[in-house]
Amino acid sequence: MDSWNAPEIASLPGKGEPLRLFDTSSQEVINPLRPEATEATLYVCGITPYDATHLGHAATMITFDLVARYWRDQGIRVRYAQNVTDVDEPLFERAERDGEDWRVLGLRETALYREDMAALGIVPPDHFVGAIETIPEIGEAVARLLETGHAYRHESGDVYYSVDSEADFGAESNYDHSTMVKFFGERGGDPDREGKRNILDPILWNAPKEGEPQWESPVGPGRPGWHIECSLIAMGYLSDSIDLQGGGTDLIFPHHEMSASHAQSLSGERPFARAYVHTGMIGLDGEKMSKSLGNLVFVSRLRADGVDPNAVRLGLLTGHYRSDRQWSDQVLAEAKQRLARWSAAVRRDTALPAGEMLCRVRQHLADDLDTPRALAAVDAWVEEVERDGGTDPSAPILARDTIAALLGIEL
Ligand code: 5CA
Ligand code: ZN
Repeated sequence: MDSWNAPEIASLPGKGEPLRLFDTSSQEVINPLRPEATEATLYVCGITPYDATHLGHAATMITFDLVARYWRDQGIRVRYAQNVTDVDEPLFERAERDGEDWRVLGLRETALYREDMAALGIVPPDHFVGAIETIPEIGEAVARLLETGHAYRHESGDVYYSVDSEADFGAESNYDHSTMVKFFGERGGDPDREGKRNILDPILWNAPKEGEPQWESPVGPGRPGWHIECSLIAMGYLSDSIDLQGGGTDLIFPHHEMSASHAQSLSGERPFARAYVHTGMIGLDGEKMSKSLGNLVFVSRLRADGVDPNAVRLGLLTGHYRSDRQWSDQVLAEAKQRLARWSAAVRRDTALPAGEMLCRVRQHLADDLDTPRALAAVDAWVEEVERDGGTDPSAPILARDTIAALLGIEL
């Protein structure tokens, strides 16, 4: 499907150290890319479009936008794919509740997401792909998994994946069994269903059900399960084995474990991703921001209220991407103030040299995207300029380009 317009990105002098990120699978900070890599493959788990984009989604997308921007700044060609889970239970339930067609709901919310992403200065993925568009490939893949003994048919007609058939099952998330069972039950799985080989086996293909859409496939009519969509989109548009799979920590298990296992069983390549990178949850009033709790701050609401999307972006960059963090009016107010000071500094005709600031911003981003310290490096330059001015006419431009290209904040 269409994505959105790409922002223009200035090129900066020199380049930083390779980017290192915390990998959930190895529990270490690593460089996901091969030494001397000139290309990177990035897959990020995108929205389920049954409601508008909230600040949690935005924070996750901004995080991987920083990754893509940093790699590009290194001269690396980034191949980026992101999915839209446009056929799944939450869409049917919301559409039913509101008396509308689930497809119309999905299309509308996806359109709003594109607008929000463009407003936030997020570089679009090269491949923005809906699950619906991938159904033929998913059907074929499920047939192959059945043939190779990685899947089986349940008495209901649903096709399940056999987690015991994958040697590396569990290696991505590192959770103990009871934690896996708990998250599986809470996040779309059916641990209590009779007739499964392992209680953790997830659905690959849903047999037709009353009131649900269905498509023809080599394994009979029905619709895809959730995890297989991400395996197939990543493999189809990027590669059998990718550099980075990203998403929020809510996807560590079962989603990323299952999509990695499916991909590994299909291709035989292990691991599916060289790094699994997870963003902390954005909360409001002490709770994780989630559609089911209803404690949401929507990007589109803030935009409609006239809030500068750059301030939203800057507010979300204030904390480290891996920590669970709270959004509040105060976070936004501080971001607005910071933005105003930064803007004033880069709008001067001359300033103190900004080369060292660029170096520091790169250095902190390379260190597992340490945005609090990267922002502090900009603050330090701004404070010196406020105090001492400076006579370098190229400095304000370099500072503005640094902030725009690496942090995605347009001043
Ligand atoms: N469509 C699936 C992924 S395949 C999904 O999880 N959709 S979502 O709409 O629920 O979330 C979209 C992305 O935002 C995912 O990467 C998810 O991990 C992330 N996310 C969801 N809620 C939050 C939150 N409160 N804070 C940070 N990230 C979040
Ligand atoms: Zn996904």
